[in-house]
Order: sequence, then structure tokens, then C-alpha cells
Amino acid sequence: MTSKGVTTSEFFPEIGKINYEGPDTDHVFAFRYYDEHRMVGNKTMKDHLRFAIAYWHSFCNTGSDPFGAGTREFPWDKYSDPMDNAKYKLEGAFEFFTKIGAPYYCFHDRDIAPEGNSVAQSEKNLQEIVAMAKEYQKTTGVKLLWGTANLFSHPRYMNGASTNPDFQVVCHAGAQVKAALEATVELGGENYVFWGGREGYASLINTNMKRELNHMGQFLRMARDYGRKIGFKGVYLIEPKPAEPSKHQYDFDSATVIGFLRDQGLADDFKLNVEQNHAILAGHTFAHDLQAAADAGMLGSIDANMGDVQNGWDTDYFPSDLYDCIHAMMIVLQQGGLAPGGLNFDAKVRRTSSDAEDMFIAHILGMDTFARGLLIAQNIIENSNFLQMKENRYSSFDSGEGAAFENGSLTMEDLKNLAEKNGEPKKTSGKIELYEMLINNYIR
Ligand SMILES: [Mn+2]
Repeated sequence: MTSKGVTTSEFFPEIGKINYEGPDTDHVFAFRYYDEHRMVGNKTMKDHLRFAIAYWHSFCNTGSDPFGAGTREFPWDKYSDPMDNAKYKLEGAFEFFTKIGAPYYCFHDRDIAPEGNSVAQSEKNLQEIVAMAKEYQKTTGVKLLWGTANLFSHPRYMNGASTNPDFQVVCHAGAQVKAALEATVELGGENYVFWGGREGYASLINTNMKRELNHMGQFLRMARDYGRKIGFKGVYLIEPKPAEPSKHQYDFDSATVIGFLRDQGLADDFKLNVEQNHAILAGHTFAHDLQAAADAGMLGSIDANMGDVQNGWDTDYFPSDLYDCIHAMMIVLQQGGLAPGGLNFDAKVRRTSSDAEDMFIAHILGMDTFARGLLIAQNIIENSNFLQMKENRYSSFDSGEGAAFENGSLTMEDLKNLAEKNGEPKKTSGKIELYEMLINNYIR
């Protein structure tokens, strides 16, 4: 890392490039399943999975929580000038991307460059770091999966960003999204994400929900149009989440966001960035929110992490649940892939994981879990009768009166007459245990 760097020494000198060594290796710092060049179906693993590293958790989050200070020290945090800190952090980030072998990264504006004391200074800070990031992208080949704006940390956004009842706050949100869109375009970002952490309410008693939702729609249409005007050809994504930090968030879950996008005339430009932890906070499974998005033609990208079923927090663990990843990859494979989206590790190591190497171990765990999930999912789809079994459950709609029902040519009177004519239906088993057995039999 010396091209445009501010230092020539490595930030993680004790760890080299992580390579594929196969399932039998004894090495901790090696992939057992993620072999980027391996063909799975008609694509390489790298092209299926499109892994991205999240700047915020990996390079900004020291592990502090509401009860205690951070437990990890980043080498760049010794620079007290925030721009020096940002430059060294960028260098450390690209060293990490390169060593772990992830083709993409993702950031919020404020992760990569500090907020200034004016709109102009904030923009200048961002532009300076973006120029450096562009050079690093060129020398390393690492690309930007998506950019976004942090519209939740600054106290001005405590009552919302685009949904704030004060128009002056909405203007600041606009200034920030405008600059973040410019940064994303400058870096060739393939998507742009909106996560509305403060877009919601603390109490409905002081909130005009209808007006706030319309403001959010208006804001997103303006952002879409500005992005297109400056040459953004990628996909806009909304990331559903039901709560935290707001009591109620407007982007509650996949189904809610799909309805909102259609209502606001945004369905042609926007898709969803579905996160495992957010799906389970909404009372669903990961697969449920993925399937709901995919069925609407709106599964754009995935925040790959894992919640904790014993608590109601957004823990953002690294994904280690193989079943979850198999189900996810079956849905992704059936829709023909995620591109131009990808699998972004919106995940953080536990507060108790305080060694620098833990970040490498956690990403190896997450990448291997998804790689293994991909291999098993592909095998089930290609070599088992799983999909056929599912399809067969609906075969009574494939011809005759069932097909007539599906295409809308029957009436309620017809249904009554057919019920009378055909008598009591034969009981048909749902066979859920058989489906579960089949998936387990493919975990080899
Ligand atoms: Mn989360």
C-alpha cells in the first residue's frame, strides 16, 4: 500500500493474503470453502457471492456499547486530526480488502470522511478522501458495491432526516445525500443505499405519519432524479428494518417497503437490500424477507449478517448459520443471481473479540459459510427433486378448471358448482419433514 499512501508500513503485518486451502486444512487463516475461481453452475464463486466489506463495522466500530467503552484499538485512531485519521483508515481498509480477497466494499459518507463545521467543509473532506479511494481502487482492483449517507448519527437528525417535521433539517439531509451520490458516482458504485434509521417515529401521538411518508417519497424521487442527472446508472436500494434506533421505522420489512415504493412511483428505480438481522427483528425469517423481495422482482442486494434469536437487538453477528445461508442462496440462485447487488458483511465482531486478527477470522467465517451454503444450494437445485416437489403441490392449477381460476375466467358461482360436483377433496400431505430431510441430506 504505497501508491498514494501516507505510510509504507502495513497495519496488519502479522497476517498475509488469505487463500483457499480446502476443507481439510488446519490453518485458521485460510478458506475451506470459498474458492473464488471455482465454477458453480455457470459462474465463479466470486461472481455468485460478490462479497463486500462494510467500512463502518470493520474500520470505525471499536466495540463500545451503551454500557461501556470500546474494546478494540485501531492503529489509525492514534491520529487525532480527523482527516489524518481518515487517510490512514482508508489505507488500512484497502490493505484489509486486499488480504481478505473481497472484490467490493461499502461505506457511509461519514465513515470515510469526517463531518466538517459547514456543508462546504463536509463536502471538501469527502471529496479529498474520495480522490484517494479512487486511486486505491485503481491499484487494487477493489470496487465499490454501494455508497450511502449517514442520516442518523448527527443530533440534527434526532426527529428524522427526510421525514423530519422541520424543513431545514430536510435540506441538510438533501445536501448530504447529494454529496454522497456524487461520491458514489465518482467511485463507480454499482448501487446506492438508503437506510432510514431515524425515518420513523418515537411516538405516534406527535406524528403526522401520512405527511412524513409523503415527504420521504418526495425526497427519494429528488435523490433518484439527481443521481440519474449526474450519471448514476446503478440500482437504488432501500434497506428494511422495523425498529432501532426509532421505535417504529417506516421501512418496516420487505412487504412494507414494496408497497411504499409502488405507492410513491419509485418501483422502477428502487430495489431492496435485505438484512438477516432486520428480517428476524420484524418477526420473519431471513428467507421470508428475501422471498418477498424476490417475488416482487425487487431483491437487489443482501446485508449478510446474523441476529440473535434470544434477544431483540440488532446484534449484526457474522453469519455462521449454515441453514440460513443455504435457504438464502437457494432464493438467490432461483432469481438468477444478485448482480449488480452483492453480499455485504454488515457485521461486527463481538465486543469480547478484542484482537486485531478477530476481524480476519470473522470474515473468513462469514465467507466460508456463504460459500458452503452456495455449494449446497446449487447441489439441491441441480440434483434433487426439491423444486419439483414444491411445484407439484400446485399441479391442480396447471390445467383445466384450476388454470381457468388462475387466469381469472371463473366466478364464485363456478367455484360453488365445482365444489358440489367434485365432492370432498382427498387429503394431501404437506410433507414438511421430507423437505427438511432432503436439505439435511445435502449437507455433506
Ligand atoms: Mn443490523
